Amino acid sequence: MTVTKPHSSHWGAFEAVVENGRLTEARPFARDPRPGSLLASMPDAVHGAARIDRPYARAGWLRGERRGSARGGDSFIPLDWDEAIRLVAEETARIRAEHGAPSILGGSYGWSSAGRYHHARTQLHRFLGMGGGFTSQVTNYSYGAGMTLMPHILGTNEVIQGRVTDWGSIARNTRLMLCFGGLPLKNGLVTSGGGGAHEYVPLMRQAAAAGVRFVNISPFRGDFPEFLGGEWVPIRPNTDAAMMFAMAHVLIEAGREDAAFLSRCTVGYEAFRDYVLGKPDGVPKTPGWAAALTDVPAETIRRLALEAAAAPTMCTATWSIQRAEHGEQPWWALVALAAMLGGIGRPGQGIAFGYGSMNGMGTPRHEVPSVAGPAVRNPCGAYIPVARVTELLERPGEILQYNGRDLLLPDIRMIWWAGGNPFHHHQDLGRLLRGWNRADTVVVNEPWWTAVARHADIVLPATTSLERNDIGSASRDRFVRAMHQAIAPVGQARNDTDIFADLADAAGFRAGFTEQRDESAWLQHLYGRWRQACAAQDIRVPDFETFWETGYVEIPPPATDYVQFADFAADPAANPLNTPSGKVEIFSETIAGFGYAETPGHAVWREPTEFLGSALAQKYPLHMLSFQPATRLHGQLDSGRVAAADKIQGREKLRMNPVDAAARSLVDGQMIRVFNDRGAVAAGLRVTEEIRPGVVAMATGAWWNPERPGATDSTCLHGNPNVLTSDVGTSRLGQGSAAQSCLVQIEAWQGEAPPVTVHAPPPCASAAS
Ligand SMILES: Nc1nc2c(c(=O)[nH]1)N[C@H]1C(S)=C(S)[C@@H](COP(=O)(O)OP(=O)(O)OC[C@H]3O[C@@H](n4cnc5c(=O)[nH]c(N)nc54)[C@H](O)[C@@H]3O)O[C@H]1N2
Ligand SMILES: Nc1nc2c(c(=O)[nH]1)N[C@H]1C(S)=C(S)[C@@H](COP(=O)(O)OP(=O)(O)OC[C@H]3O[C@@H](n4cnc5c(=O)[nH]c(N)nc54)[C@H](O)[C@@H]3O)O[C@H]1N2
Ligand SMILES: [Mo]
Repeated sequence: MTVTKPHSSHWGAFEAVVENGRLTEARPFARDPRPGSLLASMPDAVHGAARIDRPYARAGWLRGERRGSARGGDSFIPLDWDEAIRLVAEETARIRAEHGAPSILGGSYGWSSAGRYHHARTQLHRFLGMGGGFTSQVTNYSYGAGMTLMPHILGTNEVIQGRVTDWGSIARNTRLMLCFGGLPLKNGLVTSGGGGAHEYVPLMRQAAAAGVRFVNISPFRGDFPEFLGGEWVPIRPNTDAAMMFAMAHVLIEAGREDAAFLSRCTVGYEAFRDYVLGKPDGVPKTPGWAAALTDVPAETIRRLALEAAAAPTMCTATWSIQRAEHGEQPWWALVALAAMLGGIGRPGQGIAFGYGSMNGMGTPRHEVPSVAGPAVRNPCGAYIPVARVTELLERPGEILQYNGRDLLLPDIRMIWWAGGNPFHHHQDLGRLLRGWNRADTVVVNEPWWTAVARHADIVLPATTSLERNDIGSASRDRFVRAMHQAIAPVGQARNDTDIFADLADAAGFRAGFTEQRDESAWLQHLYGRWRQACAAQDIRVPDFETFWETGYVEIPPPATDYVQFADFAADPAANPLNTPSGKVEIFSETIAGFGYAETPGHAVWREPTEFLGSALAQKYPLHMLSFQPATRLHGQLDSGRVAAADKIQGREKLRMNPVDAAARSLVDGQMIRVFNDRGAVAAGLRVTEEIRPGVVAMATGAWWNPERPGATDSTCLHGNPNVLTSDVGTSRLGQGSAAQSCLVQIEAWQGEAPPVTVHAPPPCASAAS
């Protein structure tokens, strides 16, 4: 028997086609103009061998091993659910009593799944928060440095998260669009919370048809839509700020800054100008100076600066360029450059980050909230900026400087992850595992045997969204989507919220945790709250029953273009920014006051430890970029057919320029070894002119497959780039992930390569059926 149910995912809304209790197809939502390709992997993932069939505990942990045990190589012993709940409840109570709430790391960073009620991370935070608190993680891997910086200088993170100036405004007004990092189409496959419509391709096409000229400033040509035409400026990685300063230099020399905008709407331009001219350090940031760092010809820099001054220009950068050591600087420099051009707040001009970083950026929509999950406040004040997780584990009792604050790092005894995968997302995985092993106990809720589950002491199998009812909703999307349960739980999997409800019961607060609502009552409650929030903005949406029956609600887009900062630019006194001065802070007294040498009061050029201009490039001469995968969402769906079809000999592919391949006698399609002082990974070689010489690129998301499970220095047979990336903060200001500052060397793989085994359960645990 075949049934179809409305559903949604971060990679798009769909109809779940179910035959005899199994998902056979995820059929795109009819209203999606350009559905994503990732839906094809869903049946493979949901029913695949990598599902966790039942709860497990690590054998050594059951024998009493705690702090300092080696994780990842031990066997797993099956448990029944009652036993699993009892063990976790007792251990949580013990650790809380003996070591206090901050000793539980419950930050649990990660994307979980699209439904807002069953969102695993929200549910874990609710459970740990009600139980007394935990150490949390603030900011994100996506734009952690940028989101710490922007409130200081623009007074908002909307310039990263949206709403940003619409594509329609760009089509109608922009003549030149400078795209640092490109406009990766693959990133538009995804919307956090689930997208009903992928409109970015038609919107970009409309801008191209209207005659907007695009410039792709990136080491990689492949992350720029061919249909936009345009110019490719193959810059060296991590040198964008240098190019921006040189463009500023050209504008100053030519007298092309918008002096009226600078004086009316900004503060601190003089200090920035002096720096660009080289007054404080004797180094004028000329196009010639920048050419040596960026490998972009001085003439190109000069021409682009003058073209930008002569035409309505939109400046944009991907989120990726701030995911580098000193990643705050190119973003701040771009704000300064956009301010010099004077277009901030004018239709189709100014600045925004991430037009190519996620679906929905620049898509017209009303400013309504998305349906929110059942969050509670963490009563314990301890937190870290998310990407400092290894430092947290390594340096208990010490201070971490962040954004003007001194954070005391707690002694972490328990690590709990639900809905995220640090062995996907974090840098320098060998070092992470050494820190990880310091914990007494690691609990992981996961549907799949991902690397984080394999490195747990207690594994709690979670349902996927298809096994429960939920509501998909994203702030960047105009559809809210009903997610009907389509199949029964696979194996013994349970919903995260039901797992936590049982744990809350053991701790004596079940009623507080559930508020005595079942799933259906929760969905009606959360929808009802959202409906009220819409009504407060004069937007009428149907009642819950109608919504659930129809499968979706659409909030039609507004008729007029949205132009970010328009009110401010029109009258900065009446509509100040939320900065100390009320204006764009080209110089920030606040940031200067933090006293961090690497981040003075205005944007500066700072060399990353690892880039093509650093001493280490003698030993490791290739800059490795690790960007978002086109064939999956991070590690999610890696076990599906779309990701599998893109691998080379079953390994993640690495792109390399023909010049670099020839220099190493390497050929397309062969297996290679990518290495540096932090480790080595196997990969499949793709030789292509799309990437500039000296730079190689690999997508993230191939599941970590150490050759010797449990070792912290083992080669990854599958091609997880985070074995190689360096784990430093962007700076003390932002403390973001600096994954894009990474040097490597590459050679042919010698001998027979052991197979990738990570999509099957670990040897000692049986597979789900
Ligand atoms: N080198 C390098 N590293 C990077 C990046 C990079 O550019 N380069 N990018 C970074 C960025 S921007 C991000 S956002 C991170 C992403 O990092 P993550 O968000 O941690 O990656 P995901 O693979 O999406 O992890 C989500 C996990 O939740 C699980 N899950 C899904 N649904 C459920 C559920 O209902 N319940 C439970 N309990 N679990 C569920 C999935 O199986 C998956 O393992 O990676 C970062 N890491
Ligand atoms: N299909 C798919 N889409 C996704 C995701 C996914 O996993 N899969 N993840 C989503 C998430 S969580 C996020 S945060 C966004 C991330 O969005 P981004 O961070 O913007 O995307 P990336 O793919 O990491 O990088 C984009 C481009 O930046 C270039 N780049 C890297 N370093 C530099 C540099 O120093 N200078 C310049 N000029 N260019 C550089 C890379 O070559 C790459 O082509 O993507 C989202 N979209
Ligand atoms: Mo992200």
